[in-house]
Amino acid sequence: MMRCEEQLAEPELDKVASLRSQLPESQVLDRSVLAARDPGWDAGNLNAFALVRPGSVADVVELVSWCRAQRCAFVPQGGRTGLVGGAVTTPDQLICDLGALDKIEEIDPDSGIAVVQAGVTLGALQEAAAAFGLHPGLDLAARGSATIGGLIATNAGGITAFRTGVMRHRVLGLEAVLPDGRLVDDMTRVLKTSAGYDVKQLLIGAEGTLGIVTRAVIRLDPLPNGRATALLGLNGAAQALDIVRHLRGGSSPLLAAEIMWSGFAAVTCAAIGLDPAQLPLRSPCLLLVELGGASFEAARTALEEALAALAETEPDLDGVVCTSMAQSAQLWRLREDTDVLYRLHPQAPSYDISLPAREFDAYVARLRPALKAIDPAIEPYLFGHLADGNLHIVLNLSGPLRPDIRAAVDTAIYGELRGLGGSFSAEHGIGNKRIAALQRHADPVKVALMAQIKTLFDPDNLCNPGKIIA
Ligand code: FAD
Ligand code: S2G
Ligand code: ZN
Repeated sequence: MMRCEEQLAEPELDKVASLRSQLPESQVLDRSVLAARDPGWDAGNLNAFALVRPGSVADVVELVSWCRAQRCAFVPQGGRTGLVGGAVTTPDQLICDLGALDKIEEIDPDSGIAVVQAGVTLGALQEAAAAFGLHPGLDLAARGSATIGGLIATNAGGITAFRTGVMRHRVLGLEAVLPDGRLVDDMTRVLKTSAGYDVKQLLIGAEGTLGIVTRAVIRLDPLPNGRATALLGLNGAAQALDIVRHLRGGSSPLLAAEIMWSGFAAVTCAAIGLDPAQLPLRSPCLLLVELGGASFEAARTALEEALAALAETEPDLDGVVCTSMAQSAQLWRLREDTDVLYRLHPQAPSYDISLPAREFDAYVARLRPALKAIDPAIEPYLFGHLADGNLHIVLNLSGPLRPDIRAAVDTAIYGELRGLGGSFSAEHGIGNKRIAALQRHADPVKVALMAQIKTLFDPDNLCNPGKIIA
């Protein structure tokens, strides 16, 4: 078995030596170390010739300058939970891992803001903010690993977006190292600033192709003291929307409204060992809802009262209201343990679309036969964030698909979205997996402008090349 260094081309070996001459040994990991590391969600994340973990913003500036001098492409990485290949690397590239920039510099409860470094995980920020009775207005299943820098880069959405917006609505200030090595400091801590072009909004959702996010000011909202969860069995998304509308009209804040079709729930239920007899799996759809309140008991009472009122108009309403936070956590696993799909179907083709939620039933009713016409074996797993119209589709096939099959599936899934006012990419981004979809389904003038912006920011195309823009 050849040692990893021997697999490195001469120039890459020289680059590792050069990095090691300038940086502390502990900050530079070469391929022999990377090969033994968990690459995260995408197996291709750690294919680079080396990974550098800068210990400060100044180190990031210095590293980008080094990359420019060496004409070495670099890829920023945070938690490596990205789902569209935005962080994947090739052997000629360097990883800039922001994980060591993990300080929550300040939480100011009066202003309702947190000043954080890019490598802080969402879970760490949620925990620190909760100590002040606050939350960052973002939540998603990868909270334990996804970092603030990555969440900003992908303009992440998640569970609470219908109420608190997506990442671009949560960022009040931003600091980043541009591909030319300049540091842009736009770390405003206020809601209102209308001071020319909003450069930070270009960096949000740029997936590391326009610069490396190093710090941010994140807006915080009050956190309800208690929350109560229920899982309801329904006949479809329209009925689920009726329930969401009813709950949103109540006095307690609706915190979550996650939909799952029964095919998805049956698989995750089996994987986590829940008793299917305890769940409304006979229904075509399941809706996981969560209400906030002054305490768990208050939230649970409000939820039970709201559902009792609903039962008058929805007599066939079937479901369970959690009697403990432990039971709630189990139901959340039913929705969040999506990795079981990829264990069953390695590299399963997955889609992340958005459309008006009232269109879900009709869209799914057309989608199922359209997919079966391509391959009778296709039974899509369907789940998502109902209240903001974000539908996740994972095929029960192991990928990658044959190109002709892939094209037919893309057409079946994406074809009508623009006409419905939806999006072919709702919250995960483009990465290197959705470039063809961007070119086919986005406005051509918009795509041309993106390429011009990329050239303006990164004329040498060293900053995460090959992502978003081919
Ligand atoms: P990485 O995977 O490390 O990188 C992702 C992209 O951001 C890459 O293009 C990378 O180059 C870039 N990047 C990373 N750090 C920086 C930085 N500091 N500066 C510039 N660019 C940077 N996403 C949602 O939106 N909603 C969900 O509900 C959701 N659920 C998920 C559930 C699971 C189980 C998993 C595994 C993922 C889920 N995701 C979801 C996707 C993922 O968590 C998000 O895309 C997240 O934003 C990625 O953050 P990260 O730190 O892991 O970034
Ligand atoms: C979710 C991530 C899982 C997936 O669960 O909300 O954003 O595979 C998704 O799409
Ligand atoms: Zn999601």
